[in-house]
Amino acid sequence: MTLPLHYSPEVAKARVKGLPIVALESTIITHGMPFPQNVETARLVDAEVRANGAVPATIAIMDHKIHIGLTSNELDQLGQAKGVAKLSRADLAACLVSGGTGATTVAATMICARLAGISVFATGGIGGVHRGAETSFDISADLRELAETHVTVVAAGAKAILDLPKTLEVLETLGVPVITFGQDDFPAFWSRSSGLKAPLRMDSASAIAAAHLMRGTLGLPGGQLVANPIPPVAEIPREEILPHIEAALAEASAQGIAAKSVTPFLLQRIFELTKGRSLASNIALVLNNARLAAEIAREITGRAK
Ligand code: PSU
Ligand code: MN
Repeated sequence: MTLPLHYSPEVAKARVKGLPIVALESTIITHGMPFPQNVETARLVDAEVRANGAVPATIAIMDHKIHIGLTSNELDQLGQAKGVAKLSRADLAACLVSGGTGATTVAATMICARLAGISVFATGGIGGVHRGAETSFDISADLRELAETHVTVVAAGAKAILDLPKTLEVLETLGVPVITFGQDDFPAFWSRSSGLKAPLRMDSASAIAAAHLMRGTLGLPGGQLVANPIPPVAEIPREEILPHIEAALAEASAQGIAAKSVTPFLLQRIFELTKGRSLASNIALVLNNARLAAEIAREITGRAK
């Protein structure tokens, strides 16, 4: 059976020419940001990838196909669609068979990027070990995917809605390289520092690209998590964001929010509680990650030749 892949015209052309490509997820569009900022941000991210010498490929499931790259119309439709499924590793095949529309999480985007031969993926934040996981067992499938699928993921660390020490522990157990870019501290999404030291640090896109290729040479499965701190001007200090996180977590627990709904619920509540301020930071950090991912993709393409 042939793979159910569908390339946008821009990505198809990039593949023929051997240009560097950066994968982008779609759950951030459908479940991570409100309309119309979600679509506006997606366009800015695409432009940032192009401005830095690579081709953007947003991944989503539509009409029985894995779409690698969305046209402007498809992006508009996805950004406004209601009831789009949030797809992780477990949901991907069922959605393709049913023909429904699905947005890919970090885990599902990694799987699809790999199938399309794309090595680098930029997003905002990854899923991780939720607070209270010792009773809920809520650990994102993103972590296992990083252990399994050979794609380098550029994120601004993980949000403090998660248990960050446990998230780093699980990544270590799974053998995932966690690389901070340009500093020692693991960043916490809206804040440049989590107060936790990351296991690895690199200061250039070329070092990250070389490590990605070496992992492949060694035959080690799995990717790399590159944690890129938010630009200083866009940062929200920890003490400012933490009370809102606590409030959102308390509401989630009072309302019995569980499983897939937890992350979207918390993101939406924090957006409301910060009166949209979290969104401005979110946009700045995604753009910053798109830029670094484009550089890494260029380095990988250059070295692989
Ligand atoms: N964290 C964010 N923003 C996001 C997500 C996580 O800061 O948009 C999304 C990503 O798509 C991520 C998913 O892969 O949520 C994780 O969901 P879960 O915790 O249910 O695995
Ligand atoms: Mn979960």
